Formats: sequence, C-alpha cells, structure tokens
Amino acid sequence: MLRMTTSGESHGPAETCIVEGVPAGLPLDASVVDRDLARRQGGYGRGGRMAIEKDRCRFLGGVRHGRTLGSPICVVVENTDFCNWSTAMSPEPLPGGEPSLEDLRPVVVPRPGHADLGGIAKFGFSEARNVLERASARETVARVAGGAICRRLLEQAGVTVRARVVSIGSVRSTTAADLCDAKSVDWHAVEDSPVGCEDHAASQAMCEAIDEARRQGESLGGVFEIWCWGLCPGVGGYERFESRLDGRLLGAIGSIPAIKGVEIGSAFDNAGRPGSLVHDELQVKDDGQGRVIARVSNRAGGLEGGMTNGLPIVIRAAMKPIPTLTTPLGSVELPGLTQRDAHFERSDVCAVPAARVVGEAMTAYVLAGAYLDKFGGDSLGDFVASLAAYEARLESRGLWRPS
Ligand code: EPS
Repeated sequence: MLRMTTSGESHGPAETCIVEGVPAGLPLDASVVDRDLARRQGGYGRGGRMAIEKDRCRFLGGVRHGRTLGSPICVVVENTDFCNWSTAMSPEPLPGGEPSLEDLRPVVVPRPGHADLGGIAKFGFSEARNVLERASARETVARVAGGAICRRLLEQAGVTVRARVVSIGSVRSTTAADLCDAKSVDWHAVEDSPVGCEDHAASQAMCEAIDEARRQGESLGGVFEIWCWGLCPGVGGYERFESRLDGRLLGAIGSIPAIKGVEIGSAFDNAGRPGSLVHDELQVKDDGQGRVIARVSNRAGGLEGGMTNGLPIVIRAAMKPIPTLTTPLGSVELPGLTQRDAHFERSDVCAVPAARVVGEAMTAYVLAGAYLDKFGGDSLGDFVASLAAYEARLESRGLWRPS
C-alpha cells in the first residue's frame, strides 16, 4: 500500500515527506523532485517569502545510486528562512530560562478564514503561532516532493498528470478544451505562462488583477483544472466505498489548503441536465489496428463507477482567496476578547498557480496508489509486467487501446 506523510512547520528547520510502498528499482534523483518544487515556488502573486526560499530536496532514505530500494523514501526540503526564526521556532528548549514575548512571535488576533481560531480551541494553545506554523501552505512543499516520486512511478505506467489555471478572481480563461483529448490543451503554453494559464490574454489580465489586489491590500482565489491521461480502464473500484477513485481524488484535492470545492468532469453542469445529455455514449470505431470501443464526450471526467474508464480524468478545484490581508478584517484579540483588526503576517496575494502544482502532486499520489493496489509488485519490473499483461488483455478484447 502506498502511503505518504509529511512533517514540518513553515518557519521550522525543514519540510519532510515519507513515502512508503514505492517498488524497488524506480529511477529517481533529486532533479526529478526539484523540477516540481521550482514549479510550485513560481507563479505570479507570491509574496516575499519566495525570494528567500530556494527549494531543493535531499533524500535521507529509500534511494541508492539513483534508484528506489523498496524501503520508505524520506525526502527533506530545508527552510532557508529558518535562520531568521531560529529562536522563535527552535525545536530545543531556549537556553537561559523564559524567552521574551518578542522571541516567541505570538499571534493573538486570529485571521478570519485561517486555521488560527480553530487550532487554538482544539489544542488549548494561548495564541496561534503553533497553529499557523503547521496550517501554513508551506507544508505543500513536502506534498509536492512526495507527489513527484509518485509521478515518476506513473510515468512508467504511461500516465501523465498536469494542471492549468482556468480563473483567477473574476478573470477566466476562454480557451476551449476537448475533455476526451488532453492534447487539446497547449501544455507548453501553460508552463510558459506566469500564472499557469495557456490563454495569453487571460494570463495577462490575471497578472493585472493580482497587481490590483496587491495595491488594494486584497487577496485572490481562483480555479485550476487537473488532467491525467494515458490511464487504462478499471483502476479504482466500486466494491468498497474506500475503493472508489472519485472519493479518493475528491478527498485528496479537498485536503489542499484553501480548496473549498472540487468537481470531476462537468459535474455541476451535469447536475442540471437530463441523463441523456450527460452520460458519454459508447461507439465502435476502427482505429486502423482493429475495432475498439470509443467515446466522443467525457462529461464523466474519466471516472465511472469509481473506476477509470480510459478517458482523461479531469478535476476542477476552487481555491478561496488567502485569508491573510494587508487590509485586515475584523477579529477579536485573545485573551480578553477585545474587538481588533486581524493579525497581518507577510503572505502571498494569490497562490492559485502554485496550488495547481500541489493538485498535480495529490492526484499523482492517489493514482499511483490505485495503480499499485491493482498491479502490485515489490519491484518496478513486476509492476510494469503486471500492468502490461492487463493492458494486453483489454486490447485483445477491443475494450481499450492506448492513445
Ligand atoms: C503562508 C504564508 C507565507 C507563504 C507561505 C504560506 O509564508 P510567510 O509567512 O513565511 O511569508 O509564502 O507559503 C510558503 C512559504 C510556501 O512555500 O508556499 C501561510 O500563512 O499559509
């Protein structure tokens, strides 16, 4: 079973990810992970912190001479900013008795929309520093590191995972895509855009909206779309509620900080249409290699009955605006319950372009887990052989052909 767990505080020494269950023999080196770390760090709308951090990973276990060992993989990304927080965030007791209030950098006015207040209540803390350090989206560095390892495994299965931004604030991309065909999106243009949106005019307007939000002391949310292709049908399951891939993906994407809504395919539009205009009809086509089942629409977003159906999985995620505002909202100071403006701490104006990379990581994690559940294998060779035998069986029956 594939399992990923993360540890680390935003201004602590490091962010760490442990990934268990990756087969032995997978080619893996730091550059594979660093590429995604750099993509997550980039994106127009980030704050001063990104000028401090130069995220690079180091493997502490599970990898030898550029290949996985089958043992848990431990990957660490150091927080360069820790040197500015070494007293406030010291894991060791501070020498010389009680630290001063200034040393501790307490946060006594919780930010509406942030974990501050709930965390104080949950853990019995007197202020929010312990809460926001872990609730910070800095934690997603570790997820992206772990997700890059999962993405590496999926590559061996012919599966690609990519995401694009489709809106920031009220600016929407107008580029149409065919949900049946991932190549209908210009993924190079997505990567070239400062906000991860291939629509050039919308991309520029998004940057301007971010500039304006910064001037107004505001923050902006948006929507990103994750695509996965090269999938064979029948991965996931309907046998147990935990097997359903829809639920696993919705939960994983919903666990990303600030994500408040997720849809698969055109789910919200589908809810208002009659069934005959929703379900993706089956056809027989001759693709030159023989007769095979095909579809001309993908409103289901690649998932039926909790399983892949061989079409691209398409997921949309809605991100709320970041809760830290330079023009703060009303809040209440603790203790004493005095009405105050919410705490302001250096933050980003918009992190939707970064969140799209986190969305890729969480999707890669869930899909790699589902592939391993089905095809197993302690070694990469066993995993690939099992997958190839399954895909050959589907092809011989005309149920599916790799595109
Ligand atoms: C975050 C606040 C900012 C962000 C941070 C998430 O950090 P800081 O308080 O140090 O300026 O930049 O995101 C990251 C550091 C990152 O790497 O994504 C928050 O409060 O959630």
